[in-house]
Order: sequence, then C-alpha cells, then structure tokens
Amino acid sequence: MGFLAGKRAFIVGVATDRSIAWGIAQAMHREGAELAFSYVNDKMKERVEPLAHSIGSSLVMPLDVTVDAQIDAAFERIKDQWGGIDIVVHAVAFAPREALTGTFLEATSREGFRIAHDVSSYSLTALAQRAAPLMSGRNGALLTLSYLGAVRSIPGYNVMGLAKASLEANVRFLAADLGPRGIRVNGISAGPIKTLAAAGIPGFRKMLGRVAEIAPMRRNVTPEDVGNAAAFLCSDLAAGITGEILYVDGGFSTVGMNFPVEGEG
Ligand code: 0WE
Repeated sequence: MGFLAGKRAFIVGVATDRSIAWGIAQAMHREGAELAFSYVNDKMKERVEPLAHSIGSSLVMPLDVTVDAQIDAAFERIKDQWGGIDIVVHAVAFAPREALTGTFLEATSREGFRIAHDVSSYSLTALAQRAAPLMSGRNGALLTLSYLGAVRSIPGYNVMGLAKASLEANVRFLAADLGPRGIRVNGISAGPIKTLAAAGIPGFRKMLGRVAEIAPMRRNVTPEDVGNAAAFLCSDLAAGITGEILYVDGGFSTVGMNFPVEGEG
C-alpha cells in the first residue's frame, strides 16, 4: 500500500505533461492518493482534463488564483465532493514577460511587481485560508514550489526572486498559524526544469547545461525527482517537518566556487 493511501490532494498548477505539478500528481497517484486538478483557462482545460482522466481523476475545475470568488468556488466543490481535503499543492507563478527581460533595475514596474507577488505568493495564503477549514482533524499538508532566486540574485529572474522570497516567508508564517491545527506547510526549491513556464526564457537551455556541470549530481533534476520529494513532504512520513524549504536541485545550491577550476574534475 502506498504511503499516501486514503489521502485526497488538490493540485493547482498543471499546464502540460512536463509540468512539475504533473510530476507531483503522478508520484502522489502512485502512492495511493486521490487527486483533484485545476486549470487556469479554457486552453489549459483541454490539456489538464485528459491528464487528470489518465490517472482516474474526474474532479477538474477552473481556478484563476487571482480571483477570490474562483478560489471560494473550487473549495466549495471539493467540500461537496470529498467533505474534506488532506493535501493542497500550489505550483503557480507568473510575472509579466517584460519583468523577466533585461535587468532587475530597469525591468521592474509597480504593476509587474504587484502581479508577480499576487499570483506567485499571495495566492498561497488565499488557498490556505480556504483549505484549512477542510483539513481539520486530518494531518493536512500544504506544499508550494520555490526557486533559488528567492535567496540569490539570478540574472533575469528579477522580480520573480522577490516574489519567491515572499513565498518562502509565506510558508513560515502559514506553518506557524496552522501547526496548532495539525496542518504542515512546506516548500520545495527545485533546480531549473524545462517546463512551459521556462519555455521562451532566453538562454534557458544554456543555463540547464551549466547547472548540470556544476551540481554535485552532475545532472538536472526532473519533475519525477520533485514529485517524489513532494509526495514525501505531504505524507505522514514527514509529520515532523513544517515551515521548511527543501532543496531538490541535485546539490547545486550547496557548492561554492561554482565555476570550473583547472585541474579539478
Ligand atoms: O519560476 C520560474 C519561472 C516562472 C515564470 C515564467 C514565466 C515565463 C512566461 C513566471 N512568469 C513568467 N512569465 C511569462 O510571461 N522558474 C524557476 C523558471 C526560471 O525562469 C527564469 C529562470 C528560471 C530558472 C528566468 C530567468 C532566469 C532563470
């Protein structure tokens, strides 16, 4: 029997079969969880519904995390269908393309800042507010996805870095508030992965190659790597872990002098 048997999980952020959220969904399904999914618009509905059906999930609903009424409606449906919920996965981030083009100093507008923080950080709080009442007495777990740009300046990541820093603080404050109710809140800081969100980011392929050269594991991480860690963190195996950011990056963030040195290797 899988270590998530009997658990019910809501996955927010699947866009394609290469999404990190889809890797998480597959790992959770493998470990016995029952899943619900959301899509952000009709174009994504066409992609998410077949993926959900392929693993026996029929609970698929619209959810734009910037609209409170849609979050209310999503959790109303979950309450109707399931009565409660054990796991919420938040795998959503967005900054306007212009904000990720050029330098932080020049690319960051008030509106770009607002949108990045609203979609990528506030949305976790908004989901937690609706999920918590449905998690009472069930060892609930919330999980979000972060990136190294939260704690280091990374060229081009720009205002998304600030939004991820906010998201990581969000994890700690939610963990403090929800711990007494038995609900854990954690994040995974994943290494770069070629997903739809990464498509079209100039130089992303090159970045993947350099990261793989430098990381101790000498490879890039996959949605499966992140999915397995996510399934663990949201399971009762991780009952003692909350407010944590777990790096799933092949060790990239742990090395210093992270450039080739003559005579090494
Ligand atoms: O968090 C991310 C990217 C999230 C993202 C991606 C886009 C592309 C399309 C947020 N907003 C948008 N807006 C769009 O219009 N990552 C961790 C992937 C990523 O993005 C980078 C990276 C890495 C890694 C951008 C610059 C440098 C590195």
